[in-house]
Amino acid sequence: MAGVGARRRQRPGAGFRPRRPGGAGQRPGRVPDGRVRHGPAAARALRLRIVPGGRHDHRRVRRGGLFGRHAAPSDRSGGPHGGGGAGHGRTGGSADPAPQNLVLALSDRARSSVRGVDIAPPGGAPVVGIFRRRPKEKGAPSLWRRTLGRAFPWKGRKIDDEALEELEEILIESDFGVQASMSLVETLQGVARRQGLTEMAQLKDALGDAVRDLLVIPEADLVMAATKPTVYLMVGVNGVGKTTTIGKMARGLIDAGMSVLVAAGDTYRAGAREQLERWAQRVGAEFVGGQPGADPAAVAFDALDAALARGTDIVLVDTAGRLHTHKGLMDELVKVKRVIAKKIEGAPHEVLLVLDATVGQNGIVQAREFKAAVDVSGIVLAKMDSTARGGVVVALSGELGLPVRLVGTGEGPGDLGPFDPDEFLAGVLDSA
Ligand SMILES: Nc1nc2c(ncn2[C@@H]2O[C@H](COP(=O)(O)OP(=O)(O)O)[C@@H](O)[C@H]2O)c(=O)[nH]1
Ligand SMILES: [Mg+2]
Repeated sequence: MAGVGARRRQRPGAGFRPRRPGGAGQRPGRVPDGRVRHGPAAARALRLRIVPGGRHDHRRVRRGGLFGRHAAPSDRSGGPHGGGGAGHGRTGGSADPAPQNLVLALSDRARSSVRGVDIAPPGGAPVVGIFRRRPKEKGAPSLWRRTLGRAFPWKGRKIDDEALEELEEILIESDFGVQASMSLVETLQGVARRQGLTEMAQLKDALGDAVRDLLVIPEADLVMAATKPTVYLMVGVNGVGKTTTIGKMARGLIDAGMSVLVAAGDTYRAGAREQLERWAQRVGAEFVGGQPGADPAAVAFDALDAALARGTDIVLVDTAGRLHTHKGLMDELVKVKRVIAKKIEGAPHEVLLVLDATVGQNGIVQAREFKAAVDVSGIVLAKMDSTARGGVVVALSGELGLPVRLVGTGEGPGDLGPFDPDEFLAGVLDSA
């Protein structure tokens, strides 16, 4: 395939910065200083472990058993931060299934706050960044295989232009992006040449390594402030899953014993406020909303006021979906962020861009624009249950240096988990 050979000879753009995942040199189990010293029972119950150096190595986490089953708190209404505003009390009796697995991780910043400041939520156990992981069903086909309906036949394939082209095609179809796909295949060609390999199957590990090099592994699932409240600002275009993600996040945090206030900063879309309010009632979060057409920055301001007065642990600020191309609305988002920063030093502690995983490469365009406007700190990739196109994770990491922090896998309150690079790679290698 001369055409492909020619394409492959073009070097991918310089925008690609291979990144090494964190945790290199750290060994499983070697966390001498890693346990939070708030009592062994609490640490065991929450399976909380702090990684030295602030890097959160997901592989170790998995081996270390942090994804184990976790009983739902029996009384969600208890705790000093419960209560809240009139009509916005917790609804501990929610019928939704409680998360079974919790992941807890701390960044450097959060770690120092654990040491220096008591961030224990109601009940006394230290908690940061909590979202369940759903164990992969045994024998379930990978996302790629399900959606693309094919997998790369590694076995018995000789390394030649045709095989490499097919691999490149699958990567592109999986939304790795043309640049990354070409770069990966080129890397494999180099490995094959240097090591004198002839079978495609011999390149599987090399592909895994090359993809891992492109991934940005976040230091932690989420950053938590040393003093309350911690504020997360959710941004993204219309319909990607911002409000739903907020509901899920609130559920995970509340189940870990934190108090959560959600702010209905989407004052544009009819029903947006009610949608968030329903989620708040469903998961037991406090709620602050404004009148239709109200200034979203004012809603955020009021929400922070309420959170400060009530001693709320976490504030999740919803925003109206906006086309990344619409300057006026982007300016408004910048204003919301500025007002939050003015009200609470260091806030928002995360600006999370929610992307719809099904839109593939268009997500990159959105991420670029939102990053430029409000300095996005991480991505939530929603609707991963509906697509095989998770390759956009690689493109986001490689082109924009943005880590995928959380992955949405459904419409229910428990359908949110951290991005697991190992699982992702397993999917790539299974099908690619
Ligand atoms: N399948 C699936 N649907 C989702 C997920 N997240 C959100 N949705 C759905 O996507 C639609 C838009 O979500 P919404 O939160 O209102 O998006 P927003 O406009 O960004 O706030 C709703 O029907 C949600 O139920 C997800 O992870 N998986
Ligand atoms: Mg919304």
